[in-house]
Amino acid sequence: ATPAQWRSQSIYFMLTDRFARTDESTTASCDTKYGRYCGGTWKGIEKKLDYIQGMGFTAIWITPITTQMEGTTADGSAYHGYWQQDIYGLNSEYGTADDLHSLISALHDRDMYMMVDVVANHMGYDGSGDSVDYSVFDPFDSQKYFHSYCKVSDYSDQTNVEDCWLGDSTVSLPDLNTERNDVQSLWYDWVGSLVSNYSIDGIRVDTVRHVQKDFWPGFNKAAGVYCVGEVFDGDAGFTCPYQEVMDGVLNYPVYFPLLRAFQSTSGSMSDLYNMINTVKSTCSDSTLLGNFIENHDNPRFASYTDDISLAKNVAAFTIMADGIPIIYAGQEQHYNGGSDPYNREAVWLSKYDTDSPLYKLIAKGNAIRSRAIYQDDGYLSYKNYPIYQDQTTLAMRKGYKGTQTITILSNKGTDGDGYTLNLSNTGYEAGMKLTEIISCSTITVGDDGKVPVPMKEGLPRILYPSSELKGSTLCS
Ligand code: ABC
Ligand code: CA
Repeated sequence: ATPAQWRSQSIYFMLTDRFARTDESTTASCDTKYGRYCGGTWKGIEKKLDYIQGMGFTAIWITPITTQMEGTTADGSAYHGYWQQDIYGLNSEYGTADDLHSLISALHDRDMYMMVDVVANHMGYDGSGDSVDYSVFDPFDSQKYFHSYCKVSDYSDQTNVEDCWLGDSTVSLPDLNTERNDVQSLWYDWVGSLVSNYSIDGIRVDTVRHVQKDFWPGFNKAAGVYCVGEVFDGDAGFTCPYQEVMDGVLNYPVYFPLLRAFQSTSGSMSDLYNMINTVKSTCSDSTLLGNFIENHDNPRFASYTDDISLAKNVAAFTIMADGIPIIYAGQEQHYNGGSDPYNREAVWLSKYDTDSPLYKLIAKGNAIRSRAIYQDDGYLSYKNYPIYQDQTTLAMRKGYKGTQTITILSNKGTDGDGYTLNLSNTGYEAGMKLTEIISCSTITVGDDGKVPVPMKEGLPRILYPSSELKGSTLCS
């Protein structure tokens, strides 16, 4: 699928090993601290598509599918999929090629998309960087395909970041010499075949900042579908330029100030306010970025605060801001694991509770977003901008006049008081009837054009013209 087709999607991201098992067990143990396989499979995912679709997601992103380094090391095993050795084979722990085809057909039958994570920067080796037996790799079975060994040690030195190796001395990540023409053609052919063999709709690209920029346009073109790259850096001035070589990037620049604003009831709104504008003006297209507040590389949001209202606010932001929303499996269950590997809890242990507060909040968020898209497809490319901030509040607008959503976020937390926020600059006309989607209450825009927004318990608010909801089941 094209970037334009991806703009309207909403993505549920999971580690295949940790989402669902073929036997549909909800009790199989999974102790994150060991970093071992826990038994999640592609069949398991297929059986749980109702759970995913029930939250309004239209796409899933799964971790890499290629054949991995075997065995268990002091760093654990390759359960996450980022330690590949044979790029043409599949990880048999997750199932067979038929299982993968079957999952993708099941998604397509539901008009959902499949995004697969791919790694072109490195392979994975059980041993230190100076002890690698290159013959174990397929196809890169010789030292000549790799950069000579050195450790990534200085993120301010781009040559070091691109040419040196990630990993550690237990599991090294042999760094491919992506400047070589043969390495480039092998990757380009590989990604093209992967996409066509499995009918993959989109690609999440790992470690983009660790490969020289001029590698990526050819890779993205060969994939022929929307590619979103991981550039793990909070500086928009560093990260946005990667959107010149790839369709989109994960929105790390917004991730950091979003976390800071909501991880406590005293976070600053102004950094987030400013970063929304910075990304909008620095990235070539903010509507093609991947938005998130959680992933498998960072501590869960709830590891910073157990306040459910704060968690609702960050989820609402993720869905209502520019770009493609990405929710990390387990976020809807308010999982609270800390750094890797603790942030990779098995979702089955939640028993896939569809009554959890965040499951319901996310479902609502995805529903109002798709309603706004349905009413005006220009909604997606309209660039969201902040219209108001104070110490505890941020409000933002997305969408053309008459079909815009206004999202109001608060970091007052569950103990927050009840009050009315008189909001200007919404673009709504005096006298207009609005529906507040989270509480399903009705609001009338004042004669002065101000919107009296009922705030309470630190909950987020999403406004939409009531007339645009006719025929929808939202708040009816
Ligand atoms: C893990 C642990 C190790 C442990 C090992 C056993 O297991 O991290 O400590 O020893 C995979 C696995 C991981 C595994 C690694 C290494 O492989 O999932 O469990 O490590 O074996 C991607 C994937 C990630 C994956 C890999 C490798 C890459 O999402 O899941 O990891 O294929 C860097 C990379 C980034 C990578 C990330 C984990 O590490 O660039 O691609 N993610 C700075 C740097 C970033 C760097 C980050 C973390 O630190 O700039 O480039 O990411 O090391 C902000 C700044 C940022 C800064 C942050 C910390 O602060 O703006 O720039 O990020 O303010
Ligand atoms: Ca590299």
